Amino acid sequence: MNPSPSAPAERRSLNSHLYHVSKAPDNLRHLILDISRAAKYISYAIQTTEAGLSGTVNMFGEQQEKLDILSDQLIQEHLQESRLVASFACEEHDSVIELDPKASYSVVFDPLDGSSLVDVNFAIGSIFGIYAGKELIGRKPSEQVAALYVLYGPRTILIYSTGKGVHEFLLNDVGEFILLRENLGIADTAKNYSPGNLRALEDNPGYKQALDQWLKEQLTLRYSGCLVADVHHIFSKGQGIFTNIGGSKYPRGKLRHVFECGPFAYLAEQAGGAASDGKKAIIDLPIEAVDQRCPLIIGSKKEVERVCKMLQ
Ligand code: AHM
Ligand code: MG
Repeated sequence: MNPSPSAPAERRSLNSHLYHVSKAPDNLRHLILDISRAAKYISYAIQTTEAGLSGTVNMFGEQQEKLDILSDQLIQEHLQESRLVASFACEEHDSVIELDPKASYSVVFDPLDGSSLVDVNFAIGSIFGIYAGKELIGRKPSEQVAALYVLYGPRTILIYSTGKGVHEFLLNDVGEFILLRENLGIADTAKNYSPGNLRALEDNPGYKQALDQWLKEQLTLRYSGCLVADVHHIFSKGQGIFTNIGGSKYPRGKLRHVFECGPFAYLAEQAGGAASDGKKAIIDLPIEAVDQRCPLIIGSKKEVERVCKMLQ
């Protein structure tokens, strides 16, 4: 599939897009809007909270945590306030938290991905996946009814899908998410590569082979250390490959299946790309535990396939 994101014909808000274009059910639309409101507060906190700019961590590891915890609290408050969330799971808790068992949706989220990059003023992000119903364990990412992420960079942008394409919004000066591009696509072949956890090269000859190929074929390296920014690069440029592969110490790598790999896998498939753990499509891997780890090979379909073959 060749990417052909189209520019919007008119100014369109996230609300209007969810309603008129994605035709999302009202509850889902309201939930996504509530999540987007939490993201606006996080975006503001990153700009204004001193802890966000004053160093990675102090010797007790405190300052960094402030922004992580603040983001988590902001999201939880907005989820609670929405009255639409039966349960949620996130990085800060080791089990699923129940809110209102009769509510329509469950939400998984990584409140502040890449927060170790706050002190160096790199882009960071938040990731969300939404499931219908209250159960999360046993579900597969393919069952998500929506996934979205927010990238806090020089500009704050939000990317979402409710299963009808992947769409990109910019947070404008008056605090509204306005459509930038619709139907982002990921081409089958990659020109950029983003290789995470290169420590695994030593244990994993397949990964070394993939890296050698990329070097030989002179792909362009793009790696920031924030998953949201690095995978967004693929959505934005319409091609690329990102990998985070385990080594002998952590065989399934560092990334979490529930809040990181699952939502991105859903979005990648929606954009015509692919996401695999090396053997299976990530959208088909059931959630067994909240803290489950998962290798991630995501991006241009042919490149994902090629890497998976080398890893066998
Ligand atoms: P975090 O959610 O605690 O910030 O960790 C996840 C991050 C990803 O954004 C990134 O791809 C990965 O960790 C980088 O790992 P490493 O520091 O090992 O390169
Ligand atoms: Mg993360």
